[in-house]
Amino acid sequence: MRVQVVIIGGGPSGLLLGQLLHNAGIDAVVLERKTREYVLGRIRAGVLERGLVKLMNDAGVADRLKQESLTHHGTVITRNDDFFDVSFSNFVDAPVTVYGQTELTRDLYDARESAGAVTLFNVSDVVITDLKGKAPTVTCKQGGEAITIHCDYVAGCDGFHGVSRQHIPESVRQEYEKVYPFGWLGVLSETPPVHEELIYASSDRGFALCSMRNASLARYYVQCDINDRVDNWTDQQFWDELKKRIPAAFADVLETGPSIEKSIAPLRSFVCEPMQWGRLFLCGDAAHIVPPTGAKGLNTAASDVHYLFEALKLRYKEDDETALNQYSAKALSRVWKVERFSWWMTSLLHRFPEHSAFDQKIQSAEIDFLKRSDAAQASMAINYVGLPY
Ligand code: RFL
Ligand code: PHB
Repeated sequence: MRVQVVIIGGGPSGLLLGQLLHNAGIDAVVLERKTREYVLGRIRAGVLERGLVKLMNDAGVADRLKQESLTHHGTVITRNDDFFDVSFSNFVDAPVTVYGQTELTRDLYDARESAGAVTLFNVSDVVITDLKGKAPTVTCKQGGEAITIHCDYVAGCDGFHGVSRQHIPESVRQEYEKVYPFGWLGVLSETPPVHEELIYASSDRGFALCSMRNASLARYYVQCDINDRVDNWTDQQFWDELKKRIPAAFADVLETGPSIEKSIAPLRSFVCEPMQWGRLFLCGDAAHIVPPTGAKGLNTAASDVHYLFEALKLRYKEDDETALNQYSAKALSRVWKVERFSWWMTSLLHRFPEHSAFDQKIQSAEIDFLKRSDAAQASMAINYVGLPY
């Protein structure tokens, strides 16, 4: 098989890149290790920046997103029983969009199928060769059959545990990592969200988040121990803990119900530099991870896709490789700002086991400063709705 671009990974970044390339007449194949059902079973992001919404529009896959998403103009921050609103519209001319990553991924798979674009599922043993030459080769296996694909470029969109990043030689690759000493226990329930906006809650018992997917589907998280397990939490224990971490004004009206999904995610900050090696370009979680507190993972995958798509377009339409050669520097410049913001929101709102009484006082003071300072709220709003591309 020969294509212009091989995309490794059929998660949101690989699929979005694939759709944009397809529409631009650039031929690409997507290789996915799992099945479509498996990918769609993962409950992940819920908040989209305007940049990602625009990309979905540009890709011609935003019909359902436009109909079913919610628009949020602010968010609630709480500290024990105290709470306040950070209104984005006071500071930036943009809201955020609430629409599940699962739905966005489904829309992209549906569009890919209708367009007749090729996705190979259940592939294993992906190996890339000749990345420094003009014609890389990707080999893999599917159902015992060996497949060889010749291409011009490879997009590594295979997430944090993928194989693409390992193809950048260790002597070149620099990895920066911070692992947090806690995780998030998440529950999805078919109940109305407790509030019309998201609630980011800091409490003496730890962080909690009240989010949603739509008017009858709520998504909640509580900070848990890094070694905790889902079986340690009955639904009742989860609801009891959540209610203790949010102000009584919200806890009193929280509607609970059976969980339809429950999982624990570890929290990590990670960046790989560079994001390009020869003809390999990393996108999304394959190159960087943020803790979910700023709602930035999927959105930063989308900004990478934007830079890479524009660069590939320039290469194929004008035979100009300048933007491809600048891809890593351009993407990383935005990535590090997002890393900073996600680290800041995580540090602001979580309970850290190693924190002294002094550290906790400083944290409370910072939340109080955010409550009272327009400058601090402006900084949060600008970052939360998304830095420009
Ligand atoms: P993905 O989604 O991990 O997809 C990678 C795909 O590659 C496949 N793969 C391979 N395929 C072929 N060969 C191999 N060797 C392969 N190895 C792996 C995998 O099966 C998979 O299908 O990466 P991508 O596309 O870069 O997308 C990144 C986002 O999924 C991620 O950043 C977000 O989910 C992060 N995130 C959030 N991001 C936001 O922007 N807003 C949010 O509100 C938000 N909330 C969250 C989140 C992540 C969370 N968890 C579970 C970590 C909330 C949570 C709890
Ligand atoms: C979610 O709805 O899953 C969600 C929302 C905001 C975040 C993280 C996750 O910061």
